[in-house]
Amino acid sequence: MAVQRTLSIIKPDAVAKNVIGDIIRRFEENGLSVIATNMIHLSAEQAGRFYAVHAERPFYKDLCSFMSSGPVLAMCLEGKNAIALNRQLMGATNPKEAEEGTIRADHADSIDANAVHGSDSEENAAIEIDFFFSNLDINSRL
Ligand code: IDP
Ligand code: MG
Repeated sequence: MAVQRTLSIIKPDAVAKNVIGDIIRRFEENGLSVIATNMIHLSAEQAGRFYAVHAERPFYKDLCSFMSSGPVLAMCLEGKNAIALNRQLMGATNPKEAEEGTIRADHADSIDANAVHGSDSEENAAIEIDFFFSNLDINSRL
């Protein structure tokens, strides 16, 4: 399986719950390496640009306001099959539907405040990593 990079974001709710360490532990125990980090408090405008693909969705405004409600931890993760593996560790978007033992089952309170973001394709991973990081910030661990 190919080595990939993906963007993970620990969202404001999980940062506020002080579970950054627990979430990163799950990534590391499953073979993913953190190769860049950026803790940032996004403006609503920046959150809007990041989630531009959802601009037409009814929840877009709430999503941008939630994502700019406090600091987030953006990370670039690297490892075999990183994109799908991260999505698997995250669990379903709606924590009520998230499999037991996933990050969202354990830490998310609702579909809005659902603890983590993860890129959903190679194309989006490249765009999303580029949103938060310059090449100089990324330290491959291969
Ligand atoms: P994902 O984060 O699992 O990839 P997406 O469908 O890409 O899910 O949606 C992006 C984010 O928008 C979700 O993580 C969630 O916070 C929010 N969201 C998605 N669907 C809904 C909804 O039906 N109501 C409220 N918020 C939603
Ligand atoms: Mg998504």
